Amino acid sequence: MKKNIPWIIGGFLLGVAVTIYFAHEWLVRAQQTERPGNSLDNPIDNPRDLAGLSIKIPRIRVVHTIDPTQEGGSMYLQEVDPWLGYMWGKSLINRNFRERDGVYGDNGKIEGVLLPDGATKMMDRSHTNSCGSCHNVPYRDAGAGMTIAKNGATGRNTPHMFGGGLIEMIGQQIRLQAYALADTNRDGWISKEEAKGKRLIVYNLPEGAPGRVAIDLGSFEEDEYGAPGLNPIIYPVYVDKNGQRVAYAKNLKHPEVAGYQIDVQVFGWGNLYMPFRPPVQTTLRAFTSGPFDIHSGLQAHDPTSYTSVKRDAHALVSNAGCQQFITQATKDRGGVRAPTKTGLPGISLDDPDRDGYCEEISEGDMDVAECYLLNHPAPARGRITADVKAGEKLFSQIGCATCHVPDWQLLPGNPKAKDYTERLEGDRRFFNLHVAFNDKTERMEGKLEYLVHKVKAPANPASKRGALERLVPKRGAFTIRGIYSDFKYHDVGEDFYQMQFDGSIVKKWKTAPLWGVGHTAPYGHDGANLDLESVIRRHGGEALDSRVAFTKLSEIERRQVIAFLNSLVLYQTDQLPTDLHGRGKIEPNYKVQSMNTGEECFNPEWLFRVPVKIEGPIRNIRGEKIISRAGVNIRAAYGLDLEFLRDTDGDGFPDVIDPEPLIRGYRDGVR
Ligand code: HEC
Ligand code: HEC
Ligand SMILES: [Ca+2]
Ligand SMILES: [Ca+2]
Ligand SMILES: [Ca+2]
Ligand SMILES: [Ca+2]
Repeated sequence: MKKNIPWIIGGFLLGVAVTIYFAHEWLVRAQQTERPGNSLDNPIDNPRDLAGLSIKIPRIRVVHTIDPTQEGGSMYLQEVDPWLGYMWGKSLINRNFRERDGVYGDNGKIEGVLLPDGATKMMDRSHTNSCGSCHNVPYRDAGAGMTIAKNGATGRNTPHMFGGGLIEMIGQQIRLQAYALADTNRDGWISKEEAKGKRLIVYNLPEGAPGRVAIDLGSFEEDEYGAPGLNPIIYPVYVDKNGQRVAYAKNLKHPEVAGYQIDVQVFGWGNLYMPFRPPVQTTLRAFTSGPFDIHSGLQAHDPTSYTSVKRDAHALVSNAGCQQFITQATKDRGGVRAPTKTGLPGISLDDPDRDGYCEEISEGDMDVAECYLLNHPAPARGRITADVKAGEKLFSQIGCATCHVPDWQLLPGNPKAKDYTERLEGDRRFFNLHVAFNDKTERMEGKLEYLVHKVKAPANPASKRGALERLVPKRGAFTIRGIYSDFKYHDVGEDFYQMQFDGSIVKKWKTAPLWGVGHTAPYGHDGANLDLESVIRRHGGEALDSRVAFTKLSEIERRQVIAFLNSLVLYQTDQLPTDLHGRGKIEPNYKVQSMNTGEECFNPEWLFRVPVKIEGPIRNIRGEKIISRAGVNIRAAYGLDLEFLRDTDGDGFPDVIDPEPLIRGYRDGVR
């Protein structure tokens, strides 16, 4: 009997191991968008996608770092391996989040911002598990999509986020230009005195540039409601005589209020201004944490967004270089933090939605998601025919371009400027994808242009690797061609009014940027127009003259305007034939890791520090010869063994912040 004891114990332990192993595999199978396997893996244990387009990384929270040498941290992913960071960010936008990631909570409950009746809320919560279920056209990119129940029964249509970073940067530039005009004593806020007699007039392009227009965004002075008389694109945040926020002030008449700071609401279709209602999220970072919460029940714990050093309107500047605003602080405030074995700040145990899952989205997740959206390629021009050219001219002639302003310029950054209003950020992206229709090959093609300096970073003593190279944005000037908006709210007539659930009426809308519009039907904030002609004919109010001018055009001319609008297109980024290295051609047999990947295309995986190696030619289950584009080096390519990404127990909390790195606990790293 004694002799058998080791066998009995051994057998018992084996049983436990097998149970743990299969329990784990069962959980893996529950994933949908995540398919890391290749043809050699058991498809049940390790779901595969031989097209190689699915998400290849498990859900692991990215850890926020500001030191780029901390391998696998968010600053490393931003500057040392930015394409890898881009793909981690992209995975957050495309992933179907699961129960064990903390998705949902109070499904379908009426939620969101209060409407003016003070009781009705704007929408319902926790209705889908992925940004990608709405931002879906084109698939896998940050595209446009469906109309959802929001604000009122007529709904809100999902816009695309192509070129989202350029829009964010225009907004931040307008913000600084406003301060340059009105904050005379440069103390960072606009006093009632300073506001006197001043108007906010901005220009899309620098002096002397053809196409430069003045855009009047209203008066800095108090209007009849006691608020600044600025266009609703500008959202005021009231401050006292020390420049600190007075969160409970409704307008400038409040006795404590001495002036205001501003947010610039360049995103979203349009909202009714209401005191105490936070602005539409004004940065990409905030317009990610907000949707994660309302659509998917995932609350971000983002100190970047809730830390305000001066207790004014400003939170911190993100890693990607964008000023954040306290009006958009995330719900999870990290009141109680879990211990860590590394001394790093632990995860937040606050669990604002009380579903038992903690720190559902981390600050590092926000960093990489922001970087992805900041750098997301912009829309492009499709085939430019004679009709398209004629339509483009007509578009200007009949007055469409007075609101749909074609071009904007981002002024160069100069972080050293003494005057804070001149401390412009410049173009903070790390690359630009130039996309155009090639008449010879008759298709859309891309050319990749880097916007970075290469800077040597000191080697991390903890790492076996040598000195690292950082790719740091040059923050130069950039001219944005063909965005078609003045970023101003207009009353475009009753046919566009939206009656909200509570009976209040939204009358003013931000001029919809028309880039990509050829591919984003249905149209209007409510998606009520299924084609372009009908949304144009719907224009009235401030756009009445140009609508009338449009209807007076001949049939042929109207078709030309439509042809022009249809030439403003989106495209599937990862399929786009692209010259990745400025060689002046697109390689038909592009080799990566000695494998022939086919035609050179915009696949960020080819540009990682450790590029993905594809499996290549194999025979599939039916004996057909196929090229498997599944990866065979996923752990190395996607950095899964880097210090800050390694998640030994596979519970989504990386070892460095996991309170128990060897005990799997999807809720808080332990349970
Ligand atoms: C249920 C559908 C849905 C989901 C899911 C969704 N969105 Fe949206 N998104 C919308 C709609 C609708 C709007 C327009 C809202 C408005 O203006 O009223 C929008 C607007 C945006 C905008 C502003 C774009 C612009 O240029 O105006 C951004 C950025 C954005 N969403 C990001 C996200 C992110 C990031 C996620 C995932 C965390 C996400 N969205 C999930 C429907 C969705
Ligand atoms: C007074 C400013 C103004 C003028 C002039 C104007 N528009 Fe618009 N346009 C808007 C606004 C504001 C919206 C957004 C409406 C909404 O949110 O429902 C819009 C929406 C659109 C859309 C729908 C975009 C989408 O993504 O759904 C198209 C297309 C469009 N305009 C084309 C035109 C054309 C063509 C002309 C000239 C005949 C024109 N516009 C003139 C302000 C203007
Ligand atoms: Ca949740
Ligand atoms: Ca939770
Ligand atoms: Ca872990
Ligand atoms: Ca753990």
